[in-house]
Amino acid sequence: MDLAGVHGTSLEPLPLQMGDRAMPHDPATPQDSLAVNSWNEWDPLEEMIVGSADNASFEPTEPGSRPAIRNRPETPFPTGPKSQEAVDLANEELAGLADLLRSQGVTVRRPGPHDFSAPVRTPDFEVENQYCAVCPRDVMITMGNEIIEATMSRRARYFEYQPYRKLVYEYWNSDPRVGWTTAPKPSMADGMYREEFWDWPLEKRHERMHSFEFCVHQDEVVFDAADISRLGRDILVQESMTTNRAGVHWLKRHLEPRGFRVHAVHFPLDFFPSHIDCTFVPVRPGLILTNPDRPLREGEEAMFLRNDWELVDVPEPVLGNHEMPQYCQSSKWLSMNVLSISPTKVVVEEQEKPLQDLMAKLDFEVFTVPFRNVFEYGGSLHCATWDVRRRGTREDYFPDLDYRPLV
Ligand code: ABU
Repeated sequence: MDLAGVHGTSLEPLPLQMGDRAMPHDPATPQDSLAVNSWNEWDPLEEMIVGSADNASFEPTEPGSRPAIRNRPETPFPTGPKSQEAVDLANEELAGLADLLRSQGVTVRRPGPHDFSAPVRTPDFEVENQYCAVCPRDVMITMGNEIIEATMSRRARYFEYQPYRKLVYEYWNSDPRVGWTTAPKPSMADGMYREEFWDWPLEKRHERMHSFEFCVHQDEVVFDAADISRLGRDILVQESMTTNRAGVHWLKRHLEPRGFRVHAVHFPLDFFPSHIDCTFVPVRPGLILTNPDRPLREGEEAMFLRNDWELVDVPEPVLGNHEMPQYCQSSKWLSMNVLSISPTKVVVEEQEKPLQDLMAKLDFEVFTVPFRNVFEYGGSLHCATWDVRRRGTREDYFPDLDYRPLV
């Protein structure tokens, strides 16, 4: 990874002296000039990273992932680099999203180059190639004035933070109030995974749906950033195939001393959960879009209802699961992977007319862009972005809460 040219890497004196540990900025004081500042999913957007399909490869088969061609599970999944045509089509749509955001006054940044066709070998595992930088949301999260790099859960994504490092250094060097934490890297050794998970019959998944045990065991800290949703002081973390209980605990121990409350959430009817942003999508204070196929575990809705939040089911997606692009490993619910530009402006995929109508009825100004060619890279509009700066501070949207901190 080439970090040459990153401002401040040449041991220039920093504008301010800080202690060893960058403490989060006090959210009660003005934050206009902070380089990194984002406390929720909806405040007015100022700076955004939009992913890139450059040099993308097919996700390899590994203990944490069994990719399959849609409707042709018996045909071997391709390996190695994606075709230039597939890369160009996705890049065109990503560029369209970037243009739309710029037209709304948002500064757009892009990931740096990375060779995803390169294999990865560590003392614990080997994998034949990496994946892509289309979905920064899976890897990177802004928690107020701190950037956190997730542990990740799959071998092919072990080094996926690298395309963002140059940007992180820029933010970190430009403002001493910016915190930066890389979560502990799990071994991703064979023993970290429950490989038989992939072969469980449907009845067994039904029987076990309240155990929340998926393809990753509980011994090591594991989380993808896209299992996290930010609502000011309150942070939701979905237990899933990509985030385990140790991951939730690590987030609690890291975030609670910084004034956050971290809530594990569960969706028992989602038998292959990965990433909360196609299931439970906050779009403004008091409003969450919900997935009618994936209700919240009984009892977990209480914190929302007690605090007058509305949970609104989204309409059926335009494409059924069988009609999704053949190499796409995500569900039809990419339809609800919307992106908030502000509490009144939302971006919805161009063909998702029923959802666009719902959002308009809920008083949003709705922007649309085509994004279907991005789907095979595992995400839609929210997944393909990482918000670094939104105008706003940390607020408490849940004044009536029964919260028990870990310590
Ligand atoms: N990366 C989001 C995928 C979620 C889903 O398939 O529903």
